[in-house]
Amino acid sequence: MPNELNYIDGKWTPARSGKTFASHNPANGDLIGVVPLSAREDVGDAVEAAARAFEKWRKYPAPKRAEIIYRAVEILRARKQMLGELLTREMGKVIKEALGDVQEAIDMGMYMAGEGRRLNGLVVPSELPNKWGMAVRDPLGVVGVITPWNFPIAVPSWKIFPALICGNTIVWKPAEDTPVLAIEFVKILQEAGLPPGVMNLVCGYGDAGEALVDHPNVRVITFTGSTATGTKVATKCAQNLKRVSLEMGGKNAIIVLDDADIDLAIEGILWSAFGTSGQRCTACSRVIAHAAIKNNLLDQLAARTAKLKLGDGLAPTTDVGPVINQKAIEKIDAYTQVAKKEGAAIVVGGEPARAGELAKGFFYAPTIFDNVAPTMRVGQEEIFGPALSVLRADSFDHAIAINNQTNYGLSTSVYTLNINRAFEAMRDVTTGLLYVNAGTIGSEVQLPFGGTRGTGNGHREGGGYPVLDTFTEWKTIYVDYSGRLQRAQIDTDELSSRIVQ
Ligand code: UN1
Repeated sequence: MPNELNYIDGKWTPARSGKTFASHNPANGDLIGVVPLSAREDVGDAVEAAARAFEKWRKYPAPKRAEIIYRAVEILRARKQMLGELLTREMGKVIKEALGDVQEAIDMGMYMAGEGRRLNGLVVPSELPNKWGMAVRDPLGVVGVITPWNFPIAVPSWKIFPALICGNTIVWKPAEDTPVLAIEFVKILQEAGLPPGVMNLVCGYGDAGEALVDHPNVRVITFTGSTATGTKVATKCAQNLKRVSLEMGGKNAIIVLDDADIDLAIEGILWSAFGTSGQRCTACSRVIAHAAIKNNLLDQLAARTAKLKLGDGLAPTTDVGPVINQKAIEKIDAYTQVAKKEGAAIVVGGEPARAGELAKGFFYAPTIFDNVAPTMRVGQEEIFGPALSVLRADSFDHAIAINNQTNYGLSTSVYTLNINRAFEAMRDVTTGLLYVNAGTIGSEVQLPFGGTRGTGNGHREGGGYPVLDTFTEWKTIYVDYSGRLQRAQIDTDELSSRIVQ
């Protein structure tokens, strides 16, 4: 039986209690690994190690930190196939997407290692002569990283690489559904040469995450997960004035206007709604179709959806893999019942899929709900599975209004061939990501990722230099080399009158 460990202070260690839990393949129940069931005391050990390591790591030059990240990227590249296959086995997404998950971490590592020779600050003129003014980025200390199972390599890389390049040390609590992948990721960072204590890993459930959030020596929490848990995390962090960056739910829409390329829109909808079995925070879970094309769109979409092949993500013929666990099946099915009760029509799917081999895993038939009104629960709430609601809009303005009318604000797509409409959408859509003539998924690491309203709290991650703001504190520095007392805001008047004369 594979037996894996926590990583604390540069050593692989069991939980102090000796307790463990198991990770299984959602497609067939196979055992993937047995990992430590960590408690508050283990988290405490990890935070102490990270706090000790910080004093050295923050002084290690950023370009040298970058060299370690570049080495990690090379190992990720060499192990891409192995990690991709493990990823499919531990969380279910089809192999092509699993390889994409690993590739996103490679991209992020390359991008953030480049920051090792930038980490730009500000240098600006002073209002007084012989005085220098600048602002530099200081690391904060120990960063607590809490990550989900749906992007078990990519999302952690969005947090770990930037936190490291900025000079912070880390304690990572990965999702309980994908601990073995987390262990593989940390092995790579260890092999790349991170000094002991800089990166620590504690496997466990929500109580281990809570201990990390509570710990007074953790200065930042970066969390991706549900809005309900994220809100609890933020409340606790507020009590300790701890910085917190949140990436949470979505109710993302694809708007299809009457002048759209319908074939292109259908490809985008199928990919965004049913890719990763709908388990992306960016997944399309609403189509807002203009009345003039809605029936045509829905007919074609339903026919294509019915043909999607469910199965083990390692099989080359599989279009849609399993969902993560039995609880997910129950949640998705509960929404199907809600949809029926609310008066929506089930056009395709609407039940767990149990035929043949599928009975061994957690499969739900790709589902479309029609006649969904914007205020219905299936028009408002995140389902996080292969379930898509179709809504009707009477005009462009109506479509935008429906799109903006949810408690989430992550990703929106607009399909139109009218350039003016595209620009109006760019102005009026209130989500953090907007795609024109492409689906709601597929962010790239060199641009910020994040959402408005219930999706986040204003931080951005996933790339782009704005992520550095989460992991650094601005330090403003003035150097006066005039050799006399110079008073800002006071001596400046006298000075300018002298110069003018
Ligand atoms: C997520 O679902 O948490 O844009 C992240 C995308 C991916 C990242 C998704 N690059 O869908």
